[in-house]
Amino acid sequence: MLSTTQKVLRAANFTMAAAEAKQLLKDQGLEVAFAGRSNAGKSSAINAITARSSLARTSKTPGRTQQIIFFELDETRRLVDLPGYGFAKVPNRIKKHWRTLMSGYFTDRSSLQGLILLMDIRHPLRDEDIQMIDWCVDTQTPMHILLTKSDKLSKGAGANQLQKINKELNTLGYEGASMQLFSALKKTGIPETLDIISEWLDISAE
Ligand SMILES: Nc1nc2c(ncn2[C@@H]2O[C@H](COP(=O)(O)OP(=O)(O)O)[C@@H](O)[C@H]2O)c(=O)[nH]1
Ligand SMILES: [Mg+2]
Repeated sequence: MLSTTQKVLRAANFTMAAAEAKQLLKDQGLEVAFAGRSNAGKSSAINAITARSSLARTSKTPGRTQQIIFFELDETRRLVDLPGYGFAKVPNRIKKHWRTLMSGYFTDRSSLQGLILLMDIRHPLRDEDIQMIDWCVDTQTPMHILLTKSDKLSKGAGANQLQKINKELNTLGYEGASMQLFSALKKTGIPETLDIISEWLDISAE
């Protein structure tokens, strides 16, 4: 049996891609955004969460498209796939474009209910991840962290890493961040993520 949230998410449909802040979809209704370094497993996670195998393109070679992608769920709800960051050799103008696009998105986006920040459990809290967290703190946007590819670590090592990252976040001044282990490969952590999204998008259980 599919839950109401699963049904809503399964209906996700590509709506549009914005390369500039002025092209963003109208700021109305409710949306949840996904952000992460390139290769963190964002596309795989979006596919796993929506139970749609190829909604967000997954690839082994990191793409360089700097676009904000909107997936409509229904008339009032959306998922937003923010451009990946952290490429090793990206020209400065592309980095600048990313920063402008992202800060344009975060500024006055009242439909944004929360950000899901994805970080490879083995490589968390890089510079741009912290920048994302800062934007959330500045704009008072709720944030939930998925530590992805948790299948790469043993259960014990995964739990240790979760605790360590939590401590680091507290040291950095981001207390009470919600966080979980996630694996698109093993399909673990999906119900917990669905609960958060369901709350943010105000999807009530039937
Ligand atoms: N082991 C493992 N690999 C994963 C997982 N999720 C994604 N990957 C792999 O990591 C690479 C990048 O994934 P992708 O979803 O395209 O990342 P994106 O660049 O953040 O969208 C691909 O080779 C995926 O197969 C996971 O949960 N476990
Ligand atoms: Mg991707």
